[in-house]
Amino acid sequence: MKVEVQDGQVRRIEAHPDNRAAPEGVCLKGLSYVERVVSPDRILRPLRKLPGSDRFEPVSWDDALELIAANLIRFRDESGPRSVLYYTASGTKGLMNSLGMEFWKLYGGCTTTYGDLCWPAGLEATRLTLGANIHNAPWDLVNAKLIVLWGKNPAETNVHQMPLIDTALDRGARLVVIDPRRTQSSERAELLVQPRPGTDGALAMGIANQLIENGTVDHEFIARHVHGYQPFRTAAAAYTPERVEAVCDVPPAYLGKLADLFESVRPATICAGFGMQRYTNSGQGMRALIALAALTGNLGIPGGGWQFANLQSHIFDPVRDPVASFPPDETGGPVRVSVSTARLGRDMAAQANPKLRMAWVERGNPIPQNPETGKVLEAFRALEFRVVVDQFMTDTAREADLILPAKMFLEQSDVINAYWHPYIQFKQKVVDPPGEVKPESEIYRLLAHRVGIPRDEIDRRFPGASDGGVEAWLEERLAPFPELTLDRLRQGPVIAPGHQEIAFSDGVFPTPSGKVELESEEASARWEVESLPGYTEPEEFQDPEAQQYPLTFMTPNTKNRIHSQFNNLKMIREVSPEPVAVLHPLDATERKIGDGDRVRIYNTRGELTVRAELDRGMRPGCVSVTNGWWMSEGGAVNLTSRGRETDMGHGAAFHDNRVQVEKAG
Ligand SMILES: Nc1nc2c(c(=O)[nH]1)N[C@H]1C(S)=C(S)[C@@H](COP(=O)(O)OP(=O)(O)OC[C@H]3O[C@@H](n4cnc5c(=O)[nH]c(N)nc54)[C@H](O)[C@@H]3O)O[C@H]1N2
Ligand SMILES: Nc1nc2c(c(=O)[nH]1)N[C@H]1C(S)=C(S)[C@@H](COP(=O)(O)OP(=O)(O)OC[C@H]3O[C@@H](n4cnc5c(=O)[nH]c(N)nc54)[C@H](O)[C@@H]3O)O[C@H]1N2
Ligand SMILES: [Mo]
Repeated sequence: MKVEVQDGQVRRIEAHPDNRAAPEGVCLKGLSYVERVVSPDRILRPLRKLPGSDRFEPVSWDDALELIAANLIRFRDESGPRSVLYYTASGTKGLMNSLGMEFWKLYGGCTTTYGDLCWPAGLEATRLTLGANIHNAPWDLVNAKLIVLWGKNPAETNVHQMPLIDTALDRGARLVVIDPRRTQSSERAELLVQPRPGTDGALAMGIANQLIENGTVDHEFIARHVHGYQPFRTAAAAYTPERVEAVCDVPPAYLGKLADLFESVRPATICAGFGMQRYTNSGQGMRALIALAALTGNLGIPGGGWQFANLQSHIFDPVRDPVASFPPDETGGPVRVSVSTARLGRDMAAQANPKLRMAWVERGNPIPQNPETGKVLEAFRALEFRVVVDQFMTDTAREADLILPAKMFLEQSDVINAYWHPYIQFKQKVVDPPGEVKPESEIYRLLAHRVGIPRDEIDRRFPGASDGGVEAWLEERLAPFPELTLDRLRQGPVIAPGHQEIAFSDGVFPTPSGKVELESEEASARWEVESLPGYTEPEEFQDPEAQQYPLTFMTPNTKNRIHSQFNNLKMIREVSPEPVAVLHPLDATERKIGDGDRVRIYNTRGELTVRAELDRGMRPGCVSVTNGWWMSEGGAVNLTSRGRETDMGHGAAFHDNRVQVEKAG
């Protein structure tokens, strides 16, 4: 971005011309920082909850840090450091974020979470099949002749991809969208397939079966690069058009069209989204989707490929293994990884030896965003002490005993990477933090010395408080990469060293067999799934008790927010004033619900009441509310979801969620 500052205030935010992935400008959220930084709702001082009340009063930094330190020392003495939970999620990212864990290690350890809310089933499916989570550079998409947006809605979640798709279409490419909802991304599609949610694995196996039966797979690519083709072939044979229709509710004619396109149009790029890998069967399903790219020889070529996550700029990770998750550990080590992010509430409550007594939350809003909000709330309320570091009074901040004001990304320098484009970027500090706001690096420094960490340890690991101190710390992290100096990065984005413009163009697939693994022994050894991809019914859909809840609850993203952020801003509220539930008119009529009526969405876990919006583009049998609304705004969708892991990667199976909808009384 180019950020214009006048009199210490952010005035204008524009695209940086050197970033080839995002040439057309900054999205609404980016632009809204002009307001966000100076929002009157921003928390500018430490706040302490008044005992026995929901109200907060300002406290000085000294008092706040003394109170935290006293609790930290007491819990460590009485119960050991693992009685403290350190929870972070997907707020602002950058190299500086590693400092939090540095602090907790010096404190003596802590308990932390494993798994991730976002993408691990797809990451793991891709790693098992292709060996690495990389894909072609974003701008290569203009070379595709067939683009399949499979469970991805870039018009809202990856707006910078849309101009690339448009260019490809202008040059004659064809577009297919596979999504139970008719999204804005499908406006120029020639085919929209709306499968029953959670059944994509069966659809992909069905397409594979057609290609194999028609003899139109890429035999040469398979012979050179594919492991397990014969057993895969046998497995795919079970996915006849009749079975696909029964499972996915996709008519054989549509299956035929999909197979036809994969056979006749090359190169093809499958752009897969994250939404569809949040079911209990998704890892196995995603493996089936990736198989299509291999069977048709669409890997390692311009315009072709499997696009899920492009981690080519993740060069700083201590381990390049993209599985952002650890198995639960019972052994040594200062950090105990025993709470599943997907089951946050249940696992927090269940932890024993030591029981959790305190939580520190930073860069996340777990109460509305993690599955099973009711359980998460219960677990937080059962603790003795809660610290939340945030910019605003989120649902999670409201539960805190002490809130520390957090910086915004324009207020401290950092180096960042991405998960779609391949750039490393220097995010320069452009304004001072307002009020009494302190960046986390500074909060940890001040706290470290109060919990007895020796001064020289602190100085060795944490940057000094000054901007120069931060830059020197960043330079040290960049030292292994001669092409990445702050001076160079100050001029603009730099492509990550080792970048492959066309992923896998060298024919190297870093799997155990060195080939694309349609059959994966590692998959079954690690995750106790079949070594071949395939379809099983999502857990909740099999559950007899869930049968009284006939609708699948979809909770996608919206272009107006990043998850639970931004909706408190005036400029966002103008376009997005309240949560709405989108229903097909058939489902609405059956329930005597009219457009604009207030409806109750519920199951045994919880409920929310929002306004209905009827839309023929929604698949019947589904209802959708975008995720991210706060409880205090009446739209917290995870009140109804269940804390449950995906079949691989320790992801969160939010979308295995059935509900009923009725007109609110
Ligand atoms: N039902 C359902 N639930 C979902 C999803 C879904 O599709 N359906 N999507 C899931 C996905 S993919 C994700 S990624 C998660 C996102 O959920 P979270 O990871 O919890 O992310 P956000 O909702 O963006 O909240 C981030 C918080 O960090 C704060 N913050 C931002 N920058 C900083 C900083 O520098 N320092 C500190 N201390 N705080 C900061 C923001 O103010 C905000 O309150 O939600 C998940 N939840
Ligand atoms: N504006 C904006 N952009 C964002 C975010 C944001 O909050 N706001 N969040 C960022 C993050 S952290 C993430 S993880 C990504 C997510 O990016 P996406 O994956 O594009 O987002 P989702 O809306 O979760 O899911 C995409 C589509 O999957 C569909 N879907 C759900 N279930 C199924 C299914 O079973 N099968 C099929 N075929 N489709 C299904 C949904 O209807 C939805 O339209 O977006 C990123 N970009
Ligand atoms: Mo995400």
